[in-house]
Amino acid sequence: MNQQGLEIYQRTAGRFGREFRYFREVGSTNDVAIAAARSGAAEGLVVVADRQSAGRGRLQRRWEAPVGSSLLMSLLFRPPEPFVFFAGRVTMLCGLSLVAAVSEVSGVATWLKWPNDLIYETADASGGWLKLAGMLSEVVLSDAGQPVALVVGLGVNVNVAAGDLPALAPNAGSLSSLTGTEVSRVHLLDTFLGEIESRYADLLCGADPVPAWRERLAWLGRPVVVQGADGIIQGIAEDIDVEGALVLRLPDGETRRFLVGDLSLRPGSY
Ligand code: BT5
Repeated sequence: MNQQGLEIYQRTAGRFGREFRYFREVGSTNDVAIAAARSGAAEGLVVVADRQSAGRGRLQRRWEAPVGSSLLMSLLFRPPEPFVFFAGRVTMLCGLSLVAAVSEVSGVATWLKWPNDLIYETADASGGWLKLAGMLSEVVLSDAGQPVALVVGLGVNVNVAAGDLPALAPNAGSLSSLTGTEVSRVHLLDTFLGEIESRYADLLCGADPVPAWRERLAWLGRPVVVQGADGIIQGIAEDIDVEGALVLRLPDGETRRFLVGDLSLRPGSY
């Protein structure tokens, strides 16, 4: 592993990152990986960019990152059948791999916020949470409408100066602002891919990432607010189920499960 720029990163063993495409600038690394998947690229392709002109989150939201500050990457998976089952678990293990890699490289303890954020708790008295990274999983369909691949995109705020964070999002945080030092994106990438490598192999051998994912989820057992398709719903974040859906205990004692939505601690806040 080298400690220089991402452009000359190379991984010589394993499934992930041996096929590596670096872009100084691109629209979205997810789009590159999706196009590659459609053209037959093998599982393990990693696409990385120093700048995205059309980086995106879920629901047409934007993902912003100052040039060269972040890890903007997409991984191509070709999960076995049943596809939906494995796709959900791949997204979970990407989150767990990021938690592990961030901890190893910077010593920072992070948590996963259902369904797709990496967050940390601020040390000040405000008790706030900041978003360090976001994940976007997209299924690639064949012309016949069959799922043929899964692309998982991750945007990690690595060396974003504290003063630049508010322009990204009100709740954005970065590794460098938290640790007070620059963090090597190459080291983080390499550590992350090592984690993916072993966790994905375990998954294919029958290991279930759900218990570890549940352990690392923020806010379970706490009063929360879920913004779903039909409005804002308050309750207690009771659990996640085997499909990764959030189980909310409503004030009337009933439960409701959400497969998608935005979770926060208070209405109108992060
Ligand atoms: C996400 O969506 O958090 C998924 C983000 C995935 C980005 C990666 S970058 C590499 C790959 N290529 C892509 O085009 N995308 C992936 P969501 O949960 O919808 O959150 C989006 C919201 O996060 C935005 O509406 C902003 O409020 C906020 N946001 C944007 N940029 C941010 C940043 N750098 N840090 C923290 N929050 C940000």
